[in-house]
Amino acid sequence: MSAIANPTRSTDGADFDVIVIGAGFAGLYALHRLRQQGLTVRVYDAADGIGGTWWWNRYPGARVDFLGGPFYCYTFSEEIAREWDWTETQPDQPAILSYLNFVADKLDLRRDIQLGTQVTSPRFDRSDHRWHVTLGDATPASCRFLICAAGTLSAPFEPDLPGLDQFTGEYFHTGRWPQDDEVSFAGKRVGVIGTGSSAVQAIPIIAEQAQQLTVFQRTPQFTIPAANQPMPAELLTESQQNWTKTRCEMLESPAGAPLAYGERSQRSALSDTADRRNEVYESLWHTGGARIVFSSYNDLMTNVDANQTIAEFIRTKIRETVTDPATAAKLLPDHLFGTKRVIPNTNYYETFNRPNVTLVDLRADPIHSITATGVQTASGEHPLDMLILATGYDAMTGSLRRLNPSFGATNLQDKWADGVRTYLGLAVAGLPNLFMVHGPQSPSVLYNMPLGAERQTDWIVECIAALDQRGVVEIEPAAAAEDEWAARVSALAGTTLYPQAESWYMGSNIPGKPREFMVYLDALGYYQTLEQVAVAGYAGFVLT
Ligand code: NA7
Repeated sequence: MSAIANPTRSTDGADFDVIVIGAGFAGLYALHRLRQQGLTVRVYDAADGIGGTWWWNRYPGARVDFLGGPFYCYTFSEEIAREWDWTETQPDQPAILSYLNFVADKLDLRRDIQLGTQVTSPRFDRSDHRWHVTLGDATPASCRFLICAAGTLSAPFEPDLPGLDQFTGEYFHTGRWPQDDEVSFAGKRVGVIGTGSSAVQAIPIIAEQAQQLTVFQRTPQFTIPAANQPMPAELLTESQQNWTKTRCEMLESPAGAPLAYGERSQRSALSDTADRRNEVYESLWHTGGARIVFSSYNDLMTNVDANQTIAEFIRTKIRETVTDPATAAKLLPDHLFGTKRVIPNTNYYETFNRPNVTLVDLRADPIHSITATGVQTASGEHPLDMLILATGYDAMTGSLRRLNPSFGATNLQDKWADGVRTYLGLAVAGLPNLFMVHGPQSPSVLYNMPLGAERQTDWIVECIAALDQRGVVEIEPAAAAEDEWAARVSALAGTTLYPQAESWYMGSNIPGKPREFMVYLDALGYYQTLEQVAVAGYAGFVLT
């Protein structure tokens, strides 16, 4: 019954300078850069197409959250920027996948990408200083450097719901949506478990088509208007014609996309009267995306009292939008705003006014089991023709843990059993010549991810070039450097409210996963640090 399966194929193994795992934004760029460097490279991806997360996430309504085109894209090539016209401010999955295919063709990347190929059992061998991996059906391959670019939200999480394998209707996970067949909701009783970003995007669209939609909510979420719109021609033209300037602004922005966030506020929410605050929030509410977070006040994520002001503003919006007071009450979030990922929505709250939509509050009415014909909660059975799990991912570390690279007595699953240890979110002590793009403890999901992938990859490629120039055959972080980095990640998080939530940023959505904040919060400082580490001859690393 599990929808979460990856293909395993016959493959052609070989020996390369670099193997890259993952053909999403990061893996494609890594291939391009490494090839430019004259290195032999092979990219492997379990999917049957390129695109990474944008290949898998085809659920209805899937689109980029917050950082819209023309900023959610590669920045390294002015030619690509000029040739690709984004049509919406928050491009949807088909548009982003088309863009990545356009880039792959433009850069002639496909000849070095092998799809439908799961990489397993990477193990480093000191005798030849190489990583040896198994491909698909047991074909071997090896490389000097292994780059893991398998994504932060690519290991879907399917909760252990009793009876899930008994359900006889259609069953999907949003992160493994069918590739070929169009899923039809017409005339069906559909159930969605989960109310995170994926569900909030999918629910309004499913509700328009289904006979009946039942939403099973464990935690009500803060969502704000996406305000997606056709790409303003002047914004697109301005960014394309002045790409160097646009790129500089992106590099200088704390989030990697200046215009999408507007001006950053320098004021405390507590410095205004309640009336003035509401005017500020109201004026930014419909501008869309994260502007209300960054352009309103500067302490929403650091001060509980400031945070409560925007939390209450949004709760008022929910009460105003949802006509049935009992349903509205169930939708009111009670955690601190922004500590779980803030979700842009299009008609999410309005959807609960539809006569064919029912909200089940799992806190009051928990799931007992999944039956052959529906979901059994404490109050009774909810009959369903289709069950959709929008239950998220083993985020940040899931794909890496499942890959479980090893060297001698060290393997990643054991090493991270009590908590993540990395240096710069890029490398791991005990696992030489392994690099991660968007690894845990790097800015990853709280930065413009395509731009972050470029910047981290540039650093890795330049590092490999420097090592080759100096005849260095192995690089790995010193354990002390990892400890110091973990302390920095944690200290930064400690200045914010993020650690107070149960969120996938904290690993707390996965039973048994160590609870810790896994994002490096100061992206600008992070990239300065990378530069300093390189200039200092890769300080914090042991070179052999
Ligand atoms: P998320 O944001 O992790 O959301 C998962 C949802 O599933 C969330 O509402 C969870 O409730 C819910 N969930 C998880 N397990 C259960 C169980 N056992 N029972 C009921 N409900 C459950 O994943 P998404 O795919 O929506 O978004 C991931 C990111 O992808 C997103 O931020 C974008 O960046 C792209 P909880 O809140 O844990 O109580």
